[in-house]
Amino acid sequence: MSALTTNKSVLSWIDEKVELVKPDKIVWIDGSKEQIEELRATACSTGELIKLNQELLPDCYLHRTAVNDVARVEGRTFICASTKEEAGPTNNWMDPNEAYEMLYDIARDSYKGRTMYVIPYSMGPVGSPFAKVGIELTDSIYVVLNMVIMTRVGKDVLEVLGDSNDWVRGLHCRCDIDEEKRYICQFPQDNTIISVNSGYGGNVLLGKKCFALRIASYQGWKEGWQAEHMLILGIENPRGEVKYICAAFPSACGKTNLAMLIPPESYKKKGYKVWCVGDDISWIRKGPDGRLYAINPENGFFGVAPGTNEKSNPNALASTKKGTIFTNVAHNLDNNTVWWEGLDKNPPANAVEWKGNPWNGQESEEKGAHPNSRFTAPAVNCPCLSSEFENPNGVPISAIVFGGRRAKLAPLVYQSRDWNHGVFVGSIMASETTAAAAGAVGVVRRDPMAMLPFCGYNMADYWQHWIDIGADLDPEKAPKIFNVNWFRKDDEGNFMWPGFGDNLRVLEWIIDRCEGKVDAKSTEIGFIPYAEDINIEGLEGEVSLESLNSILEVEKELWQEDAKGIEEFYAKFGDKIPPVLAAELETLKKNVQ
Ligand code: GTP
Ligand code: SPV
Ligand code: MN
Repeated sequence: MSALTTNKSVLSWIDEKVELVKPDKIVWIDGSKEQIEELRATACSTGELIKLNQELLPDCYLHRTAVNDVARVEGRTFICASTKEEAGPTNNWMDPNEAYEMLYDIARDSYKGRTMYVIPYSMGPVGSPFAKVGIELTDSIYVVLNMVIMTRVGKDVLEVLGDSNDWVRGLHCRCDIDEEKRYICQFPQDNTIISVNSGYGGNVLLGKKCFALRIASYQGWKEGWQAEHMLILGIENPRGEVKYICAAFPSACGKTNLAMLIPPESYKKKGYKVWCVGDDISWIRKGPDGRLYAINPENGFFGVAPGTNEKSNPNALASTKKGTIFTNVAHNLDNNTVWWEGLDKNPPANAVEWKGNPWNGQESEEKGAHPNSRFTAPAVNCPCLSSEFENPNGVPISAIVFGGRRAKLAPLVYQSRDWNHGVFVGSIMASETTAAAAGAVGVVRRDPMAMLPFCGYNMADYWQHWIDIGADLDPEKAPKIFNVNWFRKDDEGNFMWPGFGDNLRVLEWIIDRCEGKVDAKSTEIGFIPYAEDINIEGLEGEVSLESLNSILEVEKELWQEDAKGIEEFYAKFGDKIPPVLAAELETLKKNVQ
């Protein structure tokens, strides 16, 4: 098949990689329906995909990864900047020359007997001033079909690229899915990503975390913009005005849920609506009017399946009803559909679990779906997709919200005193780990701006970049910065806030604060709502003014303890800590004394 471009930098890079991995055949992905159908058929013939019930789930497929390959591997993810200091204390670092040599040894000849797929893709609407081009080489049809959903793929991307050398190189080699030789390496200074020995989403869909966060965060630092692990949603009030919020929560901490939330009954009646622009990644830059604008660089949702149901997230569920790839969920053999924990109370008896073994969901103690099983669904399927989704200039941001999973300490919501204090609030985020990454679950760790696994350079430089972005904004136009916690628990371990759709009650307060419509209590840690200002109409029996007050409380002893943790965390960065943040920490310590 002939190349789809004459771009010399593209062709010579591909030639080099062909020489290295030695494919039997090269296929350029043009994004056409016919080609996608052909690839689906090939993948079904080899068992890589299972075609699901086409009446109930048209164009939907099931895939199982290797049992040892079900989540991102943070311990095997490297930032290969020229010096260790550039990667910083929170990233794994490898010398780029050593990394290339090691990776090339692993990749050498690994496509023998296989096909090389060349995927030209755009992160962001094709041709948008925010958008950036990538090319991923892969030997996995699963990767091709996921990239076709998650990004904009095809010839028009190469047309926009023209002769430019400004594109991100991505090489993915499945090899033998050997855990011991699995590496996810980013070379920010070379616009290059190499991923070997994995077939799991976050490790191999190179447009997503590797490019749109790790490489793009570095590009944003150099070019004056930001790549963030943030959802984008629009809240439409009864007068038809829409305000946009970006929110950063760590992996599997509720971005997809918040981005697509269904307003509580009383809000619906009044005419409130919520529109989803993105559920995972935001690219943010200043617009001509001096405000910050955000786009979602992706074109689909790679969402957590378990817990997604008609009640928790009907919009996400609806998004999975056509053109979706399910990964590591249970296969219901009676009707050739899929099931996962938390879909409904009726697990299939005649099924296959995520590892591929027969499974009786009515009797088995084992899980049917892996806790990090996912759906890859086209954004266009989403019933509440924003009309601004394709807007090449993005949407203006009124508020930035940070949040994590914390059983104690962090109140339901608080507002920072100003931009720099807001950067501090983001920098001290901590959250319980989840199944989205390999390793222990439920351990509290610092995860600044939800970017711990995704920042492509020294986190201290990243914080300074945040401070510089704010300094360049007119404070009147800068988004206000907040922190939320939907996960506070009582002494019996029950969640104290109903969450999900009811989170709109907190977002309403946030928007009111942005518009100067509501007062707040100035506390040691920032502005906290007066309980009466959070609308709890319709939550009788679930939330009272009293319980609300208790999740809005600032518990000084816990904060004193936390300040010590922050100090230890900051110490890792030595004298690279921005003075602004060091001063904010001193203020916090003094305030909670
Ligand atoms: P990534 O795709 O991994 O970046 O994650 P995400 O932030 O999009 O995660 P997602 O929205 O899929 O979060 C899923 C998990 O969060 C599930 O365990 C949900 O039950 C839980 N969750 C989401 N929203 C809420 C909430 O408001 N309250 C509570 N208690 N749990 C929530
Ligand atoms: C996350 O872990 O934050 C995800 C899923 O969004 S993955 O693409 O696997 O990183
Ligand atoms: Mn994510």
